[in-house]
Amino acid sequence: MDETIQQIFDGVVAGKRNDVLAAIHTALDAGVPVENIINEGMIPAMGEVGRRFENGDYYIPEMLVAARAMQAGMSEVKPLLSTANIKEAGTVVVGTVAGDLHDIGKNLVSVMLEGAGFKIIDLGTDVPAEKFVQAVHEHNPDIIALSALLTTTMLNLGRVQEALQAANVRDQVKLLVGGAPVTDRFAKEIGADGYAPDASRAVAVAKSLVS
Ligand code: B12
Repeated sequence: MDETIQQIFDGVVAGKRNDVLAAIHTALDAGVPVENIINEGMIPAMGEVGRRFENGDYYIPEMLVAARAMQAGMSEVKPLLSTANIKEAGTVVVGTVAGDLHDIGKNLVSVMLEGAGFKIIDLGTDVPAEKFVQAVHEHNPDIIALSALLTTTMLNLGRVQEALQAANVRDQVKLLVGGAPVTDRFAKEIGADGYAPDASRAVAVAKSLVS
């Protein structure tokens, strides 16, 4: 692994926000592509944090500081991913489902979609199904993109689909789902239109949904 990428990885795992920012600048100055910084440094670091949590080496506070360091890093690279002059590809309402506070994956997907020309309306985390229905009335989006990180909350992906159906707006919008426990098979079972395992593939799927 590139030395600066290793420093970014280590900084996120240790939750050292300033180290992460410094290493990102060093990497960018050295010409390391921003995609490598995210895909080889930052995302694997959160995986390592998850492993440490599972092993009992990390507790919630360590996960939280790591998440903050990750978010700080993401804010730093975000402007580099957004391409300003791109033709608008469509509108996407994004949110993490009810009961779930994880937002790093959702934010990453949002940044990548924004970079690909989609207009993003972010409803945040712990979003009840009715709010997504409301957002369809309000914003008339092309896609609703839902994130769930817990095996318990992934069931709420299906509840959003049911709420859209009950409100007679299901056929007005495409439903894209994702998050660590979600699979293609599960997405099909709950009647979603699309699934992607990561942010870059989310862009490809979103584009195919609106084409
Ligand atoms: C950081 C973290 C936290 C932070 C979240 C901070 C934040 N602002 O998000 C905090 C400390 C708050 C937290 C809390 C909890 N967490 Co937590 N957390 C994590 C951790 C370490 C990393 C998640 C992450 O950010 N990954 C990095 C991002 C980039 O990856 P991602 O989210 O998977 O997203 C990618 C893809 O999934 C996909 N994607 C994501 N969303 C979407 C949406 C669409 C539309 C598409 C197409 C794709 C897509 O693209 C993304 C980019 O590539 C994971 C471990 C892990 N390995 O996932 C545990 C983990 C998810 N947490 C877990 C648990 C148990 C909890 C708690 C219940 C702990 C507790 N006892 O309180 C609470 C629940 C709080 C709640 N109600 O939500 C478990 C879940 C177990 C399970 N199977 O349900 C995990 C797996 C840890 C573990 N191994 O046990 N957590």
